[in-house]
Amino acid sequence: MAEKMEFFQSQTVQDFNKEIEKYHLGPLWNAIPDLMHKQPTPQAVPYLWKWETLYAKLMEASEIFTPDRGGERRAIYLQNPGLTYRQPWGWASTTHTLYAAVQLILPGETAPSHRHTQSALRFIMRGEGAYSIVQGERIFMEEGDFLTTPGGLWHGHAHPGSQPMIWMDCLDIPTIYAIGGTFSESYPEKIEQPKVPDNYSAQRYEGGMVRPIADRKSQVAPLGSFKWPQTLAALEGLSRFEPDPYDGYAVEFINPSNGRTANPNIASWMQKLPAGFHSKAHRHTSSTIYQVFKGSGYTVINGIRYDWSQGDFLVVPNWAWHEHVASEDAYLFSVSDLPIMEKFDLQREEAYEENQGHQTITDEFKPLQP
Ligand code: 1HN
Repeated sequence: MAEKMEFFQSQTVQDFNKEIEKYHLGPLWNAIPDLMHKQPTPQAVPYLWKWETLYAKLMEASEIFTPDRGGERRAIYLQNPGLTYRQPWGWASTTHTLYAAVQLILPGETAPSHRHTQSALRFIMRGEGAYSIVQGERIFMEEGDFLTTPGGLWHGHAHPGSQPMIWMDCLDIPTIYAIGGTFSESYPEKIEQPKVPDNYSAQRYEGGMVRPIADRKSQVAPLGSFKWPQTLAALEGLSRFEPDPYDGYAVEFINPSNGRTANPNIASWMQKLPAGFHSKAHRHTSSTIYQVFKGSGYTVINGIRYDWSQGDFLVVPNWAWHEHVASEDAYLFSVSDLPIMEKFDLQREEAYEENQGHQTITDEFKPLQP
């Protein structure tokens, strides 16, 4: 070992390493420890954004920025503090694969229609009355609704209602940038006009777990929005039985024409953690962004306690040990890159075996407040 170290540090080797650099060549013998790890070494860090901060900053943004003036969406993204070094594309990165943001639209405002290769989804946190128009379908949004907008679909938003609306956006921006797949274009008009009846896809699926026969042939997004009352009913049915040891009572939004995730690249779940529930700890190769829709509790990530309550966002990076505890009934909406990991056949999971599956808490995260 010592002999090996001595060899790598020898003048001959060091000179050679330096010499080939000018030809844009590199010595693998130097690089390999950084390339090959026994297991993932995430650059993203666990982090928690408080609702109070997000809300205050969206309100400030509404005074200085309007979509009419800037021509864009009033969205503020969650920048993972561990990923800022990856400029330019590392910016707008909440995990290494996903981007999440909060978006505010005020009555009377329009967010112009456009389309891009990145897949998008929305989860409605506050308010009602705005619609997202996706491929000519006006989808009206209410609290707790989940909307999927897979890549390539025209989409814009407008707000004919009377109260401010705030939702969560999530896109696979970092992934699509990394693989060189970014294309986008503006719609020729400011906002697309309706081509089908309002809430068309939700009306076609009013019955829940049955599909119109035309949808036996797989469609990109046969159902554009999933209404909160139906999601809640699903969780209530599920919670008559034993919870999942890691995730409590959790359902996944799916594409009803093919049974796969509603958004092809991003898995979206809604989970209920009943008051007093304490999950076991585990880790997996997929990374997750949680939005606390209702309730409060805490998550222990790699031994650090993150206390959360309604409106907060939490990141659990890939391969990080985590367990959840609910102080009161909690509903967590979450997004993850599980479908991306599955496409590469890299989904792996490991249970935390020590201490009956519970981590020892070594510290508490102190969130930044406005
Ligand atoms: C986008 O299209 C929306 O449609 C929100 O509301 C956030 C971030 C980056 C690129 C496209 C939206 C986005 C986005």
